[in-house]
Amino acid sequence: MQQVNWAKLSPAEQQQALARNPMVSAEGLADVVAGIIAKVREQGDAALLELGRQFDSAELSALTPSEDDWAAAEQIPSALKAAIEQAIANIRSFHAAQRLSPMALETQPGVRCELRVEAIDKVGLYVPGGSAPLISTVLMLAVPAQIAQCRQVVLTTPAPIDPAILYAAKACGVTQVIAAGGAQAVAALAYGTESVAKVDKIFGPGNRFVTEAKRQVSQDAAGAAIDMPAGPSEVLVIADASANPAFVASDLLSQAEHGEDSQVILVSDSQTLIDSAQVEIASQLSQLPRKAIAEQALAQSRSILVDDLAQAVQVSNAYAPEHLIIQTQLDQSVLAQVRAAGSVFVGPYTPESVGDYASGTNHVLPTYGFSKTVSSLSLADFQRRFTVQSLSAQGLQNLGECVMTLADAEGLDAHKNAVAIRLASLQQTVESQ
Ligand code: HSO
Ligand code: ZN
Repeated sequence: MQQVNWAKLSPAEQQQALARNPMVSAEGLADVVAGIIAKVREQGDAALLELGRQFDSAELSALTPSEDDWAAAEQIPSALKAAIEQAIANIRSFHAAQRLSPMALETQPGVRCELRVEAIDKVGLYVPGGSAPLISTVLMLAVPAQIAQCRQVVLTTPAPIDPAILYAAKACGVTQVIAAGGAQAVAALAYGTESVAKVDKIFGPGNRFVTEAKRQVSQDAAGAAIDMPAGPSEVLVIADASANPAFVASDLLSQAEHGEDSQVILVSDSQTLIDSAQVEIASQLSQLPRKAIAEQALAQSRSILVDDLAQAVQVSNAYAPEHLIIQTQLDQSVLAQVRAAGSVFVGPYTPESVGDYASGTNHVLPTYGFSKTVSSLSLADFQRRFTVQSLSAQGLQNLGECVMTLADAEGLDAHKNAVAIRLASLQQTVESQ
């Protein structure tokens, strides 16, 4: 980890200290992905099978799990089943509590306005494969979809599918599981194939092929909407002299082990804490099976010495981390100053891992500074809101003049007329009585 002293940096150097790796995509990525999408649109399932063979070395004869696969899912260890169930219960409680109660009111006499909420009909959930089977990502995506009552929930994940992924999918009401990954899976969700139902919106993290494919299909009206822009995972820890350096190091490492491009930042007003955290990182790192990955991530990460905790929060707000961990003597006052973070973990007994798996909050979060404007995944992302209005005759008489004046000012006579014609008809009814 590189070390910097915030107060000694020029504004340009401060910006540099908070810079993320540029999201440069490999040369030609957009073209490669466009080619994959076109192939899936033309050849459907055959393209998924062929590309699966090519990229995931998956020798598949079918895209859907077999009876045997589902049977194997039931055989996972009972402790793992219980952990999945406990995580589901917490995620379910937290997301069910996000349901909006129906809202209706009279803005003025006879003018009734409503806000209604409906589920997005068909959703696609992308769960990455690779070195870690992200069981927790199944829960984070499928539980809110289930609570929102989406009618069709299609989950795609690269083959071979871990039995625990299937167990989790079943436990959260996923309606279809497809063994496909990468850009081809996103294309299948966006446009449909013989086996894959076309969906309205695609959720979930993925590598740069998946991210680029999501970007491309979201720009096509015939494609699908997407959840949020995605970049590499990141954490920022604010710790003072009271923090336990072993705890701090374990949090930094838990994020660093995700990928070589993960970014971890330690911000502290105590040089002693920074030094002791470094020592702890070195000793904990040596025990990790994913040491090589974490080491690479740490090489691009930094610790920042600040004057005080107020400055620490300023640094954090400027960076707008995906995850923010606060381990200080003044946790609540630090929290009160937080302006931008995907999810915040407060106090010595709240490692990021709890939110990654099971506290109940969602782990699909805005990265790359997007937490300044984008929210963490929530029930609302699986729903759409629409408004309803209905006016009584009296209501139109009360509001008509206002609308006609505004229509007049905009020079839109047909708008004005749509009111005037009704007011005249009401007038006639009154006169004929
Ligand atoms: N930290 C990851 C989520 C995750 N961690 C899944 C473990 N499994 C997302 O930011
Ligand atoms: Zn994680």
